[in-house]
Amino acid sequence: MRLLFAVLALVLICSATTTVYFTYYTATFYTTDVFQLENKVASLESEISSLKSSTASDLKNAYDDGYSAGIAEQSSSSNTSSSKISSSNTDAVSTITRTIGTVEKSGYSTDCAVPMGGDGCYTPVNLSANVGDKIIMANTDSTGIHSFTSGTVDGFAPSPDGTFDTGILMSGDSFEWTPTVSGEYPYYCMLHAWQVGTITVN
Ligand SMILES: [Cu+2]
Repeated sequence: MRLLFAVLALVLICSATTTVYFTYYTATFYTTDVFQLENKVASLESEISSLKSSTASDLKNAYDDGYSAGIAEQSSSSNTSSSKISSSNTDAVSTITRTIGTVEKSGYSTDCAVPMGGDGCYTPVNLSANVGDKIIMANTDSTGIHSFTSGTVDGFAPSPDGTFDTGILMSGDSFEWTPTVSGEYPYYCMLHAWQVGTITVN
């Protein structure tokens, strides 16, 4: 009876030990396996992300290269055409800036008018220019407002021709006009009938 009990106890102990061992072993093995799988997944994920970013970077480089190539092609073709334009411009066009002013107090008195013995109410009253010149029409009269309006005035009947018109220039204001066709351009002030001038474009 005592022996039987001892054998039973031994069997129980062995079985318990074995169970504990197998549980431990399985747990360890399983845990290790999971860790390994998790590591594998992490490494694959990192590989995927690195592939993604390298693909993105390749795409970006390819796009940049294509873009640069396109720009280079565009600018080389536009350089060619713009150098053609600028060389012909250089031949045909000067870029001199010429300024016409208004005479001080020319709005109050006809004394500046050439028929009245003056030097003209614009200064210079007759301007010579070339096609392409930059002509600045400036109201330099500190006492009044004036215009530079292309056309003629007969007495008080103005005939604007539409070539240029500064509109009313306040004192200190200016307007820019570049003639593209040679010819004689009379102009007047729409406020003061005695104020006339001429631009001759060669
Ligand atoms: Cu005027």
